[in-house]
Amino acid sequence: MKETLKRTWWKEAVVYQVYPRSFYDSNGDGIGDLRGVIQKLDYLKELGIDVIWLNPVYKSPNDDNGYDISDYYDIMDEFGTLADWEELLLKAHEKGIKIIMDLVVNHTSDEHPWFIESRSSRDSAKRDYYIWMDPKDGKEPNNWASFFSPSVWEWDEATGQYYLHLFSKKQPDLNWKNPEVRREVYKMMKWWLDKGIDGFRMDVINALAKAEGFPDAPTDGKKGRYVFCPSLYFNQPGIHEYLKEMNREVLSKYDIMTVGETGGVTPEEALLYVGEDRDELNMVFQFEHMEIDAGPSGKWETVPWKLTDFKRIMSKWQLSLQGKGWNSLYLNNHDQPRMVSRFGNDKEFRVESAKMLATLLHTLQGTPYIYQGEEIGMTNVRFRSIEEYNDIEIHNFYNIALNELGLDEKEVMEAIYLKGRDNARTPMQWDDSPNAGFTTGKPWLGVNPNYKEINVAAALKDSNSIFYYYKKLIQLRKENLVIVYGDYRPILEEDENIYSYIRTLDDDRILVILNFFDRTPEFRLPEDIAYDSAELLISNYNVDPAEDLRSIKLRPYEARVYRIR
Ligand code: ISL
Ligand code: CA
Repeated sequence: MKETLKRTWWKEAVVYQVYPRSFYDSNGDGIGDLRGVIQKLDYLKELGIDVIWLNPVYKSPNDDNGYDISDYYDIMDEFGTLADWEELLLKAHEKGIKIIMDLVVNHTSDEHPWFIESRSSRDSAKRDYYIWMDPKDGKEPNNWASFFSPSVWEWDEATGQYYLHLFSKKQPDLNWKNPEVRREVYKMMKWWLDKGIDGFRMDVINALAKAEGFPDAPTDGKKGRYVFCPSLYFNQPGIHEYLKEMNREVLSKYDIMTVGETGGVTPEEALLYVGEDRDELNMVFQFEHMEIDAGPSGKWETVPWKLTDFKRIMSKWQLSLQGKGWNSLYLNNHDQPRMVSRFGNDKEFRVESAKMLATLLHTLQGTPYIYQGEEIGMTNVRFRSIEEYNDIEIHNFYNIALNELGLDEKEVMEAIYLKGRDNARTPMQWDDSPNAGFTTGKPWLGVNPNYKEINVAAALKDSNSIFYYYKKLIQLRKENLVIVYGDYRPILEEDENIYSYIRTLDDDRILVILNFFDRTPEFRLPEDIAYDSAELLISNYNVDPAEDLRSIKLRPYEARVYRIR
């Protein structure tokens, strides 16, 4: 194997993301909880995953479902107790499953004692824990738009200043320039690591440093008073000093994995976070492929995407990081629509297309992240009215779109059906009993009505299910180092229907063929790729073993992986 590629457990692992609120409710209050996760560990073991990423479980008033933390050292009431959490970690470890926690340190809740003290007066000892500014010309210090409200600035009447919040006004941003803040964060991280956790997923970690001087964002003729400008929020000078310090003080002392959520990074910027010689993070979640269907006005405007563009983005990331850093591989999470609805076909080819996309995720170079329910092909949801939605981002968009951007109700709801975060947050569909077996009570968010057909119990009974296909893919990665570490080389790059590539490790070679649509294109293996024999490793259709690889008529969403010699 190439010397540049150090073998590590987290490169060979498959991660499964649990959004605890929607995973399994053990006590009938309608909210998923930690005991619910404990009860489903055997299910995850059966699937074969190695690591669970737990979305935030800390104490929180739940303005943003746990991403607004009021106590980093305790568990949210709805999810259980610290003792439940300890039991979850112990039982998971007994089964050989690691757990990584969400680290949310760009902001806290406004109900965190630090913020309560910070806002109590201008000379509070903790005033500088957060970002406070005087008004400019009687208004906000600048025109930055927040993710979840019009402005990033919230006026505090009592002390006569604004505080900054990139997300909701109940999520004030911490001031990372303050060394005391950093020390507190590192102390907290060590506290969890010393309990034995296996790493962190780091929320909006590239936003810790903000643009110096908080300059106005360019308006570029955009509508609305405030401008959303990721290039001023993310990847700003100072960020790498913080992460290097965090690595030195905390991360380097443990055998753990880290994955930073980094919106708006290019591969070149990503390498500054994950380069193997950088001593910062192991992986980042990049968003370029998630933005492929975003229109000029942002994610809520969905435009058609082309496979050639998708391939170009994926290949760029594969080739740029190869031998230098490590990719994370995902097509959905708790903030994104369901992958089968977005990139596949959630109607007549739901099963085939879910398997095809899974094949992509598990055969690229990088660590795959499965989002709960993906392994049974769960789909987007369409609730009839805005009241049925819970997500703060959806409600904020709804209000701005109707009141400021002048969209009509129907247009707004269609945008929410395509991109709303609640698509991914409907309860896990365990069986065909009421509420999909998620809860005996009333679920906090409606269950997708398709649960009678799409559920875990049905998947486990069907040897041809998406679930068993995932299980096999995970197994294949474990048995074939070439799938984990092999070099990536795209072929047929200009093909509008087929995504195909070759992975090579020493003299081992894997050929991946993916038909991305319901059309039936012909796959032609380029002449310069010589081979004597081909062994089919996995496919989502029955395949004639004698079929000639030089020319294959592909069926809708067909996926095949061959070892060629
Ligand atoms: O860039 C995005 C979509 O294309 C955003 O979803 C971006 O990833 C995001 O808003 C940051 O998300 C994270 O931090 C938020 C929280 O609401 C999300 O759930 C979390 O994943 C604030 O903590
Ligand atoms: Ca519960």
